[in-house]
Amino acid sequence: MHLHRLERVWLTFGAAILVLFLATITTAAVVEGFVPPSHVQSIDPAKVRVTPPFDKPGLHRLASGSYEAYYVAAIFSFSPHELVVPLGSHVTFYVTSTDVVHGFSVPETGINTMVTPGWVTTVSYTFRKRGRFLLVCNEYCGIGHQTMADAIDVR
Ligand SMILES: [Cu+2]
Repeated sequence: MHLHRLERVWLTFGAAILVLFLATITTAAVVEGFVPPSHVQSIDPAKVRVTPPFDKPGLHRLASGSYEAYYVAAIFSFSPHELVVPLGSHVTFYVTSTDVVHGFSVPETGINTMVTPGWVTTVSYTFRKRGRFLLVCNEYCGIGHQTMADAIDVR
């Protein structure tokens, strides 16, 4: 089979990029110990509602301007339904699911992560803009997926 010189160059470039990406991912996982944000802390999905702190989902104050927010995702809503966050706060979200894979996305902020049953997903954000932010599930989770939306109110 004859390949044009430019095709060969292009294929070599594509293969080199692929090898570079795989080497980067492998190095990050094996040498640096990087894991997906959801695979750090495990939790029994059947006992989420009775496992502290997920038995009392909501905003928990750590210090001035620093909060933790515990969320439970279940078909087809988040708990809490609405979170009120003081303006300027740094919030670390801990999210888990009781049933299937969900998404946890606040489009205006860049918060966008997957929520896997059995694991606690962690993501942080500093709310520097006042307003009502839409929180949506962006992983198809069943027939009511399109209704899985709540709000984060930054005041
Ligand atoms: Cu969904």
